Amino acid sequence: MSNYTPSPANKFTFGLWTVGNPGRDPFGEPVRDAISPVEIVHLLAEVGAWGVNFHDNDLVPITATAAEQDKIVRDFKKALADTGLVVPMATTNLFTDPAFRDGAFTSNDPEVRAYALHKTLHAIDLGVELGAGIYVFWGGREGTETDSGKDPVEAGKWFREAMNFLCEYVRDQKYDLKFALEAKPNEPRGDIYLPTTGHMLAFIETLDHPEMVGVNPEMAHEHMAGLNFTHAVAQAWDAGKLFHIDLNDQNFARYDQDFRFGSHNLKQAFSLVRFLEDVGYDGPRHYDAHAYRTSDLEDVKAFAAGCIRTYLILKEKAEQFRQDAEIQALLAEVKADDGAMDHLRGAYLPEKAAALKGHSFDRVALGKRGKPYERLDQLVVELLLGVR
Ligand code: GCO
Ligand code: MN
Ligand code: MN
Repeated sequence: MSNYTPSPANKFTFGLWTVGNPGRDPFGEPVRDAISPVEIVHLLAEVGAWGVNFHDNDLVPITATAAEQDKIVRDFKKALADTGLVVPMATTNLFTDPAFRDGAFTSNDPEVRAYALHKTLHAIDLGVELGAGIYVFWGGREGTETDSGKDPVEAGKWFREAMNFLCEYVRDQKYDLKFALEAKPNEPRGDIYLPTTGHMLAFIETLDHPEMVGVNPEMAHEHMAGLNFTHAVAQAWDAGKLFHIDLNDQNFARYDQDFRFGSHNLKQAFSLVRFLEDVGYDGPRHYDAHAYRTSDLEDVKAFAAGCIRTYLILKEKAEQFRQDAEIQALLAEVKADDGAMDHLRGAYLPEKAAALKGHSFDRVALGKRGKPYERLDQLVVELLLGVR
């Protein structure tokens, strides 16, 4: 049995904005003091994280001079060297500044769209300088409250044009960098374009360099859309597009909650961890969550440690699932295959179509075959509750 100590191989990461979240919400002021990027790096090292990610302005304030930026980056690099933390992912803040009130790459204002590109080009340089191999695009403001003012097809073309431009920039600079698009259905816009991971996967295929672009599915975002996160992740994985993942938690019917991983939907968290471990996902396991507004700094550390610990406990549970003879016997039963249908499946052949059309099926008998999913699910519940 493990003692749930994280190792670099687990690739647990946090954004500067996650443990650094001061607890501001639409109804209230910050409740915690700001902590500097250097302090955050040390805090993350203390809880056992492997890496730290950032938006350009989490690290370098938007108002910083070039000299201020140099000092900030120098201090940050020293903190990374002192702790051994790495920066696997970086991203652009294209949502906080009032300039982006109508979107960034999809703003109706061509000057805002150009500014969004300008800001992202600089932010890509900064991310690459600090070692990032993945660059995330989350278009928080890319959307509408009213569809009377913006053409969604045109907005999609602008977004595509921006992605194509940025891919060419990365190629031109010979950066070893991949893009990961992160979908969210709403918040802060009333509706955000490309609202789910599935939409993103379809959009990627319309780009000039789809091979450079994957997805960054977020558990809370798919839950906000009422969807099954494991299914979204599985589709991304199957498409070879699971470049990154944002782990957190969320009540299906609520606002954007960003809860500690595993704090709300334990079974979904389990099925996700089992999936990631079974397929051998080896990208970062990034926590995009923040502590309750009621937390003080000690509790923020407990939040971060909890995200990691729950993942590792669920990883152990996934192993237990694999080893559990009763569970495996039920799985073997539900997936039983005597090979009788082998000649009728697989790639198309005209003879196969003819054989299928000619085959006589006992439809009524098929309808009488049950599956013991109740028994299986109860075993999983008991496994998760720790009584197996
Ligand atoms: C959110 C998003 C962001 C993004 C981040 C990185 O709901 O606010 O999840 O936290 O993940 O901007 O791109
Ligand atoms: Mn989010
Ligand atoms: Mn996110």
